[in-house]
Amino acid sequence: MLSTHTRTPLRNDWTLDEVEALLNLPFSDLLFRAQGVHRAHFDPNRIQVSTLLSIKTGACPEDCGYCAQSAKHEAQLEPEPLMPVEDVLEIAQQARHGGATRFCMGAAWRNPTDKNLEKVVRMVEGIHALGMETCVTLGMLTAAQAHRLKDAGLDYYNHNLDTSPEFYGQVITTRTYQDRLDTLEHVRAVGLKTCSGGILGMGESRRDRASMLRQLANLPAHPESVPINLLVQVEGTPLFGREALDPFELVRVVAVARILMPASYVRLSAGRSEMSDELQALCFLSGANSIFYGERLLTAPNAESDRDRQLLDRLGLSFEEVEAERTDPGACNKTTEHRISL
Ligand code: SAM
Ligand code: DTB
Ligand code: SF4
Repeated sequence: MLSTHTRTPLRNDWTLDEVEALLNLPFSDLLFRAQGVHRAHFDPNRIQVSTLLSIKTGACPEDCGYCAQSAKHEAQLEPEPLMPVEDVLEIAQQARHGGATRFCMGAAWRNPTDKNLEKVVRMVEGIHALGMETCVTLGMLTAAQAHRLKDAGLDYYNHNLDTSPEFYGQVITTRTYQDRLDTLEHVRAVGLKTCSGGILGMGESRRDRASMLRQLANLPAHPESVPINLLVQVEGTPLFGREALDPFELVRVVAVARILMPASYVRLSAGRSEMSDELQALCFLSGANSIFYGERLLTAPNAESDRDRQLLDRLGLSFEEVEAERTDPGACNKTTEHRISL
């Protein structure tokens, strides 16, 4: 049952100063506000859970400064070609037996070729047939490729803005911010649900963080899922050795994402294995309501599953199945979620 907290219409006309002012609020005031929004739209004691698999690893032509999978960096990573469809389906089936409800597949591509896309289509169809939701992150997509994935039954496409337009050039030079916005538009236009967020702790300023959040919130429709990644520092990548982010800054960003995109799932994504239980609890308190569950992200370790189960148990958070369809008056998006017990 949703609480007595009032829902306000979703907005996509935020100014940068407004978003920065939210980030600058006294910590208690910010969390209080985020919690009110969270409770108006979600059961605050439930967490959506996704499982990740890297279906094609490393040897990527892009130069994203944070990424272990770029061929342009010196990270120690064994590249692996696109996995056979049958192997992926077997892993998805195991995840299904373990209780996972959404299976996300990532590929280290600048963009998929049409030939590779057909293999991914077969994976999506097979996983869909297992009764799981599907999400893929394959790089840039054309409008036609987005259509193909939608027709195959794909639920979500993940494509992150990563950072602010102003800071972007210091992180990636091989594709533009506009390329990313174009892919998100192709995804939205065919009716796929969008998963888009960014990375913190890359050396960006608070204003950059505000600017990234504003970009996400001002998209024509809020992404249904907003991953907030904390940089996983990988030796051999240009961003290795960046000064660690103040953990309270992560909590602030989660809270502002919750306020700006009230009906979206805010996912506490990469970097949880380095976070204390207390920091994760603060993120859940400030509106995070989704995680990646499982021992591995794409190439980096994730928080251990036992530890996650214990933490959620200690906090009284559950992964139970819920089907909730939310529409707001004046809303710019609509979300349907399925979750079951793990
Ligand atoms: N190659 C595709 C692309 O970049 O669009 C899809 C896979 S890519 C690995 C997916 C996302 O993972 C990136 O956009 C980035 O936000 C996140 N990511 C990659 N490496 C990371 C790291 N070291 N720390 C935090 N997030 C990371
Ligand atoms: C997202 O925003 N975070 C996930 C998922 N989308 C694909 C990926 C995190 C990758 C972390 C580094 C690694 O595992 O290589
Ligand atoms: Fe390639 Fe994606 Fe890594 Fe960028 S983030 S280097 S596109 S795998």
